[in-house]
Amino acid sequence: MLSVHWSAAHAEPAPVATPLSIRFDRPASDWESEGLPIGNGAMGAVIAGGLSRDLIQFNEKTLWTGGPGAEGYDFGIPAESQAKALAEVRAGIAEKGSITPERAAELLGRKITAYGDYQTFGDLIIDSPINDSDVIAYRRELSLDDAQVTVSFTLNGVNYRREYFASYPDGVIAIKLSADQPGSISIATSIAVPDNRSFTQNIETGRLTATGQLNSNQLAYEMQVQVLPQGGVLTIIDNKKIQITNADSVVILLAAGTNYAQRYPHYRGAHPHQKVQQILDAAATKSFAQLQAAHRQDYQRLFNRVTLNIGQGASDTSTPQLLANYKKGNSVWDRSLEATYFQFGRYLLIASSRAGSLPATLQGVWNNSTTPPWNADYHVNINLQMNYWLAETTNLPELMSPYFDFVDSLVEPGKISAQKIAGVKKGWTLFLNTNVWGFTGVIDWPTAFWQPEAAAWLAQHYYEHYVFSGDEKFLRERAYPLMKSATEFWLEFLIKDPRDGKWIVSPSFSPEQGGFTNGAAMSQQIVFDLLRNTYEAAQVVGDKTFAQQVQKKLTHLDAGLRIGSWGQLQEWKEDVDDPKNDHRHISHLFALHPGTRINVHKDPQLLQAARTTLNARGDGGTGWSQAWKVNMWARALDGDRAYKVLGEQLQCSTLSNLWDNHPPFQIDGNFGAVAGIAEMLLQSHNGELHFLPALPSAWATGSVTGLRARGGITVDMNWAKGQLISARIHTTRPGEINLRTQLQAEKYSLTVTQAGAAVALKRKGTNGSFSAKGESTYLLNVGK
Ligand code: FUC
Repeated sequence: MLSVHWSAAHAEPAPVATPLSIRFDRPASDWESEGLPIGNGAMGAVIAGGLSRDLIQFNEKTLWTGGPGAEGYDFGIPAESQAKALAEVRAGIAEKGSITPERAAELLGRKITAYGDYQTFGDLIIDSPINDSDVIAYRRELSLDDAQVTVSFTLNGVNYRREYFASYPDGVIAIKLSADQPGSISIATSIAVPDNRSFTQNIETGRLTATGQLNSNQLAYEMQVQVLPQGGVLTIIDNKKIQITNADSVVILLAAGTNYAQRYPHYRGAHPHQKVQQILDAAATKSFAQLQAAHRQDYQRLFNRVTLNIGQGASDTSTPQLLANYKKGNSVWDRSLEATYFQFGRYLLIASSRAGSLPATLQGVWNNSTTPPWNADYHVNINLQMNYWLAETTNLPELMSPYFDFVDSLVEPGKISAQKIAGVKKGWTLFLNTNVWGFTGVIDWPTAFWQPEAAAWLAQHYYEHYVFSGDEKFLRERAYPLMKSATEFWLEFLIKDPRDGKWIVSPSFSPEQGGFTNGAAMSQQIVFDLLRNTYEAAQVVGDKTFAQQVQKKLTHLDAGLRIGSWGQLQEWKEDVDDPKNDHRHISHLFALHPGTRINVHKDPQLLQAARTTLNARGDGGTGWSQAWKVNMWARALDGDRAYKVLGEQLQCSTLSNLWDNHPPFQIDGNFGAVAGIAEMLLQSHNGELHFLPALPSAWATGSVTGLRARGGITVDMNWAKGQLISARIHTTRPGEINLRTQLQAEKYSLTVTQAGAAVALKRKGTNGSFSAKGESTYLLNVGK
């Protein structure tokens, strides 16, 4: 990748090439911690790089058991209304102040049937007549610049190379085996699938076609593998293996699909045969170089938008070694690991979330099991939301597309859930978790089944997408209808707290601990966020009647912001927080992040209370919890603390291949940490561009390009000695741009120029504002 290093003296960019990669010196011995992931959104594969047996485990996002077609599946929605049970829970809380989660689950929870699991599609196996121990100079590397894994090794004086990538434009996984001496490639290619499905295979003209149905739900699947040798002899063995002997090179292309369709209630479309065939036919007419060039171009268009330079060197140390050094506190390669980790998260989102498929699951697109942890599903009480925090800020907004398609598809079943489970007439919601089959009901796990705020939280991304882009068409056509429906749920579901007359959520459950009470902080903060966003959106789209209705509710809504006896931001409406509680969930700080209700410049007491809570909770936790704390400390403007938590996430919750480790592998922590780094460098949620709001002292000198801010703005910055030197502000729309720096007012001057000419800047201490004309670039310079 070409990253820009701006020297402190001249504040001018001087490009330096710093290749970014994750590298191993041996094949993976463990899928989870050593596999190297590739993906094109719909498909993913994990490259282990084995020698005599190269086993390429792969996925296609729609292969799920359960759902319609599986015995007993009901979307989690009860046939009868649960209004009575809900009333009983509410009465219990009103009487005693709280009820136990176990009791609440007895009344409101439901045993789930045929929920399903995300499935491994199968293994593409490449066998070679290699004696592993004869191999030298082995290297297995995922290049983040090219989105390709390359394995290279030497055997008997021949240098071998294997390249693997997943192409979005061509819809295939492409592999090339080559060597520097002709006739050196001899392989046998086959596939293997788990036994929870029917399976027939057939081979014709170098193409292996395998098809069948999942036993669970009769979902039809198909995969096709095309083997294209250059030279050599092709033999078909038992209609199961394609053997190639003494070829100069071999290209292998893989496409796969199912008859899943993202449509409630049947979720079935056409048999995948025709589509898979067409995709592979088209790809097979192209050369590997052509496929590779198209892939690279597509990927780099997204990836190269953001560069980060925090002083990393070009290291040739393997990633596990870098990580081991990092764990020992060896600072030599720290920056290199941190910069790689940042860009790896962006890579993972590009590889697991592309238009036309499903959003990134708990494991992105990668799963090697038929019974993965948490079904490798979509948890919506933090995890799915966290997966997408980085999309807007790190300049990948189009990767939101699968998220929007998916969440849109939950509205219809979510309306029925809202009626049956919550007893409302209008609006939609869902609870803790969902699958690809429109599951919007509840489960029966007492400490995690009740999260009716899920839809409100999911809706936040819709509004943010508008705020970042200014795309009114999106707001009008997609965001607003979904937000309005989510809001309608709350207008009806909220009850008046007899204690103070405020609108509250009942029952309310702070994840995933404590009792069922009324008006826990996170419930109130999330509902506040939705109602405020919907109110603003209603004004933009001109829905005056609804805006008034929402405003009325908002005026008396409990915003969930209470400072308790030990200075903490209360988790519950009652002041009962235990200062020794170190639970990983910190949703009662939603208003700090990802919410925006706590403005650290205007609400110093709330900020202090949030800090007190964060300190009490501690910096530990599972991967995603640490990642969230990075974001929170960044919002609290404490760069060194955010950096400390980030470092600990790398040390304690990161696998050798840099996947986040809950444990087990869970991808939200990767995505959340990247979002946190972006928050450390630039914030824009308070109606101003805040440059380097939480820069850690470890990154005293550096530069970044392409970070996105609300208002259709992108920002490049460079800094030295911990202070901003200059910034480029690329605007797309006319409007007032408010600037905030961390500089000491008396020592510095700020100037803004556009095409070399000074722009009128209204100074307010270290801050300022100017009027942007529209599509333009402004240069902010800091002088002494
Ligand atoms: C939430 C979290 C767990 C885990 C699961 C997938 O329930 O509380 O830690 O991340 O989702």
